[in-house]
Amino acid sequence: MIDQYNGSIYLACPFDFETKSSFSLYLNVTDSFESGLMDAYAFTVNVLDVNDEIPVFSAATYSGTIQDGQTNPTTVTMTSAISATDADTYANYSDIT
Ligand SMILES: [Ca+2]
Ligand SMILES: [Ca+2]
Repeated sequence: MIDQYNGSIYLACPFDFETKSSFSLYLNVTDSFESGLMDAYAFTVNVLDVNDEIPVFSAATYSGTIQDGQTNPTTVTMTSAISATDADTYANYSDIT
């Protein structure tokens, strides 16, 4: 909703970058003298991504092996690489450590 007096835009619901990263607004303006004079304008608003998505492991389980009798430090040999992804697209938001 747009306030007709000050132009403030009010949201009906929060925007979510991962659901929809941009949207279009169509504005019509008319003069206040009932002359029928008007103009229309369309513009695009881009939603900026924020770090709001949690990282998720790529597999449900991981397993590894270790030699019997090992002492610290030791190495666990994984049967597959452990990886995780993050739905945030901005590079700094999707770094997994
Ligand atoms: Ca994130
Ligand atoms: Ca995000």
